[in-house]
Amino acid sequence: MKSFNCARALQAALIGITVTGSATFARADIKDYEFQLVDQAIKAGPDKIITVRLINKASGKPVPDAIIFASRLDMAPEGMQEMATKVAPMPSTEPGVYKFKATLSMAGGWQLSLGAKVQGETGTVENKLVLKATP
Ligand SMILES: [Cu+2]
Repeated sequence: MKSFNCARALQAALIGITVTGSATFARADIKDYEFQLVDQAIKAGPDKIITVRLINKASGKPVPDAIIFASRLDMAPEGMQEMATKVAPMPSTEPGVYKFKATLSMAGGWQLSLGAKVQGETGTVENKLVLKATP
């Protein structure tokens, strides 16, 4: 009987650890995730590749398999928000890195707006990144 109680106590302790573990995981906030430009400046022209990285700021780790559901690239930084260009997602070459193809028809500041879902997290990552198209 004594050993049975002992086993129960151990089981309870293990459950306790599991609950604590998942509570820590749930604490990872969608605000901890951030897109960052890999290249701040890209030469203006057709079919340019824009590379961004999605990281978890809390852990510093790259975040693979995010679902990017919205993207827009326009010249809002130059007061030309109506000057938008098509953004095409491209295959990724490394985990946590996302690539897009776009035509940067004019030199100056371009704003890339991204909306994404991260696996296992509620809410959405929404970032606006400003890159410079050089002449
Ligand atoms: Cu423009």
